[in-house]
Amino acid sequence: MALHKSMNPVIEFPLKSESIPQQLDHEEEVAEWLEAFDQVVDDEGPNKGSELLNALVQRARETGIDVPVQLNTPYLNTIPASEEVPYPGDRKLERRIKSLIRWNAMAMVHRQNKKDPGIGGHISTYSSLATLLEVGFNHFFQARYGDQPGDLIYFQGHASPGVYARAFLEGRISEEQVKNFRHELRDTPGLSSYPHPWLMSDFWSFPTVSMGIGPLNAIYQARFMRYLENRGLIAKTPRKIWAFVGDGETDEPETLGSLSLGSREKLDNLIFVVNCNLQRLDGPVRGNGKIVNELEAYFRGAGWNVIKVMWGSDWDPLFEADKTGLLLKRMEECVDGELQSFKAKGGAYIRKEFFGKYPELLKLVEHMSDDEIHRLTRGGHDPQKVYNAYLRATEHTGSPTVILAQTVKGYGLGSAEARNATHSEKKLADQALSAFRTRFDIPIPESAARDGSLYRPADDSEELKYMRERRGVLGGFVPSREVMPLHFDAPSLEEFSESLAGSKGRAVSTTMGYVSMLRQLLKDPNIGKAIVPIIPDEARTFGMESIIRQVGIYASQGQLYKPHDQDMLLYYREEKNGQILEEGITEAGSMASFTASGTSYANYNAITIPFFTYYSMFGFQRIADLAWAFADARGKGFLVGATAGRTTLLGEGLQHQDGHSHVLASTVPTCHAYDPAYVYEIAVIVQDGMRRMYQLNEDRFYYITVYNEDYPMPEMPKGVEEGILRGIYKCRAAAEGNAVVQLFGSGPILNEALRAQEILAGKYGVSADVWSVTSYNELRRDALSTERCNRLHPQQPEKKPYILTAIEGARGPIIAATDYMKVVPDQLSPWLRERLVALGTDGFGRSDNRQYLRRHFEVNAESIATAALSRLAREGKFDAAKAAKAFEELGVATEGEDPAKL
Ligand SMILES: Cc1ncc(C[n+]2csc(CCOP(=O)(O)OP(=O)(O)O)c2C)c(N)n1
Ligand SMILES: [Mg+2]
Repeated sequence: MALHKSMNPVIEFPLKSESIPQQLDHEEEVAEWLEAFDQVVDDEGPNKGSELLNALVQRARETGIDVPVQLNTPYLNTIPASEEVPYPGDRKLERRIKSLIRWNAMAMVHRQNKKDPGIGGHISTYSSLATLLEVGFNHFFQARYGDQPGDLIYFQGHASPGVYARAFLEGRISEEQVKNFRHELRDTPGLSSYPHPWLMSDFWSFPTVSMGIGPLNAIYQARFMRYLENRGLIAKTPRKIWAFVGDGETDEPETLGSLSLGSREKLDNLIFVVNCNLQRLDGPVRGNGKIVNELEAYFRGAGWNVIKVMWGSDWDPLFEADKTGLLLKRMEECVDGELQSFKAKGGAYIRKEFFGKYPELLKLVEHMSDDEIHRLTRGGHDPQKVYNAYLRATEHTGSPTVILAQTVKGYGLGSAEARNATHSEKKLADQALSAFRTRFDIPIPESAARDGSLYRPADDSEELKYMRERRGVLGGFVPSREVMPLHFDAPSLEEFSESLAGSKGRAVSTTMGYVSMLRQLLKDPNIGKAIVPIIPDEARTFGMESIIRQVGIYASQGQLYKPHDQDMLLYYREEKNGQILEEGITEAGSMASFTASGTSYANYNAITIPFFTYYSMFGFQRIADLAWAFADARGKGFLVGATAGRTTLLGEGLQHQDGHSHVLASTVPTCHAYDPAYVYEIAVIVQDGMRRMYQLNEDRFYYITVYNEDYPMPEMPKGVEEGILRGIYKCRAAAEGNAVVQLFGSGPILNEALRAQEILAGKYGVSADVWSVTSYNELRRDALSTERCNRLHPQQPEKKPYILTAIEGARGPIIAATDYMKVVPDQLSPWLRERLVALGTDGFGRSDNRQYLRRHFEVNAESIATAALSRLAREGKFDAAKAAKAFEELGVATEGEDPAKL
């Protein structure tokens, strides 16, 4: 039988019944079935038809018949013209407004590149997105719901000129700012290239331009909104999350990797709009296939509601007139590369190559001019179609919706339309500027058009009045980031007394100490509810079962089963208002939750304090770009890298042992990274972090490494708080005083330094002080900024960086040992110079126990002690022969390969 095959092999469906070819084996039977089916649909409607089909498929499956799974629908609009509601806005006026925005967006980029060649910017992304955004701005994007914040909108990053151009017309962005697009460092600060809350903190909320991060964050944002609602932390509103996504952007695993969370959690507060302009930067997204079909199957398979907006209203009469189904067949036959060519090459080409394939189709358009054929619109450029899709999406319940909107890249840019190179187009030729002006009726003189002048009509013009009125109805302007003053009293340090008291000789790990601290915080009557523990399936590894029992895991449907361990104290407790976000094995997803929680103070007027605890090796090196976006978004919270340290995490080997996350953490400007050795140090850092982030409203976040090595935790000595926070304090002075060498240790390696102190004193008569270095990163940042200040003010008295003040009077070489790479202590070498000897864990990890690992990486007490003696010998302060012998005595190999290379 000759059923029509579309481009996608999983799709098979017949044309309209009249067009079924006549060579079917059971043609009469098929015709009868189809006729009966058509009859039911005609008499009882499409729902009945769907019910019948489902019943048939069900029956076939029950009897073991292999019914193909069909995830694609015909290459048509999901909403038939007959079901559309009329457009509620003033189409003419909205078109004029949109044209002005198009013009200014283009002019902004064009002018700047003329003035400052190479400054960059994009004009073709917005040109394809304009209608999709404008219908939203005029009719859907809600700025607030009463006293509650409104919709959260993730804009396609490269379309930012269009968003600025609208704000310019709205009077929210001055002409001066527009003229300084991508000139952020001028006297009048300009506009940032892309959506960056860090740079435009009262405008943008969501950094989206690193592709894939926006859609991923949007999904978890929608879930987090439900979490806040179900926990009673925010009021329920019809608030939506809109994510505008490029079709090329869907290549990113982050974009599509978490779709199932959306359907599992029934996130009908989430709407994706994929701008299917069929192109990315270099060329077509799926030149040899159909991106819309691929995405439809993907989203539908993941349980999303899919609405395709393929063709504009001007196609409706053609479909109506086509009695054969050939028009659809022709559309199905074309791969995206052809669809792109049609737009690039114009009406005559389309007539010949598209319609010309079948005489019936040629006849269909014989009354149309080439120009009319060329202008036949793609769905995403037709406000009527887009409005209906948005309306359906906002009314849909039970799952998220994706709108797949077909558009043209570079729409309206004349010769740049639908060309492979259009993404990189930054300037238009004089002639193209004039053509643009004419096509979109921009009321400026020809000469101004050729200059790419901006144009803003008078404040009381019809256009601006309409824009303001529409935004008024929808609660105000968007995008707009507004942070309300929120009152927060951080717990005092006394409230951490349990963590400060030490473990009374009991051997515990810093992880265990951190978990008890978290348990205490969760009980706190003032802030307990605000804490959001986030875990990617490692709670048991970190000993967090008790927290599961204490506050439960968030499960939007509650617990639908009796857990098998229900009788046990620490059973697996899931609840509708559970507090823990147990994300499963997704560090990226967890980071997206961390982002939603860490920015809730801005997006929901609600402070939540995320503690994202993960396997440190699978942290920064896996989600570094998301962490960067988190910082850009002014996120706050605590990242806790557990099972830290290349030699402290025993047994697991090369792909588990983290010796570099502190290097990566140091690259994020607002990330404050600490590597504490003792539980009281963690308490001081967490207490101060809460105070600074939520009470003093500083835009910063923390990275703290915690380890699984058990040892006794001392009580906090007096007066060390400042040192802990700034990065260093003296932990144990030489018993005999007069130290001639200084030992720096961090995390559990501090114990090795302490043991080295004993070896040096006991065996070699060398006295050493031991320091706990909680943060090389903080010490370096302080030293750099002090040095900058000294450099810029040569006449003023020289200031000392904290590191030099802290170790003032301490003599001799400094042996700094860490469970991280040597470059971590080396950060201080500009100030400690040749005094500094760094011992660290450069190289690949191994599976073995701590004793062997530390010996291998040369960070054990013996290596620290010998390093001290060796350095003293070089300085002529210790006998070189004795130093050489010490290596042998202490079992430190001298002739093996460098572990950094092994
Ligand atoms: C992670 C990442 N990789 C690469 C880029 C560079 N880049 C910017 S736009 C673009 C193409 C975008 O294509 P698409 O998503 O289809 O958006 P369109 O402009 O076509 O709407 C690329 C590769 C980026 N911004 N982020
Ligand atoms: Mg694209």
